[in-house]
Amino acid sequence: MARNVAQLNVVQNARPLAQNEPNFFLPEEEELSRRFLEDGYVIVPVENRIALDRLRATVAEAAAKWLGVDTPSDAGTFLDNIHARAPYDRINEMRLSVINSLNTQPWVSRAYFSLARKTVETLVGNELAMQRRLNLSVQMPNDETSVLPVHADVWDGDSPFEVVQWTPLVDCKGTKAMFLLPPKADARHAAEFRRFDGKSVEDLFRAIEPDVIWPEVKYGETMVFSLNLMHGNRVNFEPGTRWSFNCRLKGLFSPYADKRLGEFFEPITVRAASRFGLDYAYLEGFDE
Ligand SMILES: O=C(O)CCC(=O)C(=O)O
Ligand SMILES: [Fe+2]
Repeated sequence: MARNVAQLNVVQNARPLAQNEPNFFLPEEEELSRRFLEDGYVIVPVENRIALDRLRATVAEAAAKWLGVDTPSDAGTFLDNIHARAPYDRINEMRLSVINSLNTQPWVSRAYFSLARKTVETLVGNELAMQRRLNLSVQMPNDETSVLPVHADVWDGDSPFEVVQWTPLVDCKGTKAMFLLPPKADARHAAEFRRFDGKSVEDLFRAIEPDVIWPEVKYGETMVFSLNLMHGNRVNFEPGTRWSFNCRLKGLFSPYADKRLGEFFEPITVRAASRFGLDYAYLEGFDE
């Protein structure tokens, strides 16, 4: 808890957005930042469609292998309709097999970063740490076992300086997507949290439900959102299966919580000046 208070002080002191303070952003950077602060997320077209298509084809291939069927020619349709072939009681096993096979391939993290590099650099910084392993969600229609109830990742070991980059492999809307509580509503509900002592996450969801939004994210787009805000998903009542990646990114030098650099995160864009700085050893006996 002490850690969180210290981090909040850092945030208050460093908050650059008060009026009359200098702002050296380009107009498009300022607009993106404004949207992120106001809505808690931004959705942008991917910057590297070839990388997204390759990621999707690799997922489809791994899923087909697990199912023992031919590699599909249309990866999108195959993934969207996987519930017609995949056993509901083994969906988590399939999901883990697919994501483990992706995470052994060194190109995958680099390809994922290339989907939203400019957006992440604008919102987070250009000297970054990235989650070592991508996560994958698979939510087949009416599957209650894959639901991730309302939470904020900061409640469970993530630093409030992290963002999540969330990228679907199929078009997502309604309950096939995830939900998010925008910043103003999140602050209002968080202030009333005491009322939830001893209540369930379902009670919490019912309380926030009128204020949550379900961002529509199509294949070809990626979403970046703040994991300080309450979010999660519900049973997917849309006809198709949801497939989405999520991956956390943060400023290399911003405060860490339980998810450490070198364990959960790896540095991906250490700048030359920082390398000099990190390597520098002050001369001993030279105090004058
Ligand atoms: O994909 C979802 O529905 C939720 C993802 C999530 O909670 C996260 O990435 O932090
Ligand atoms: Fe989360």
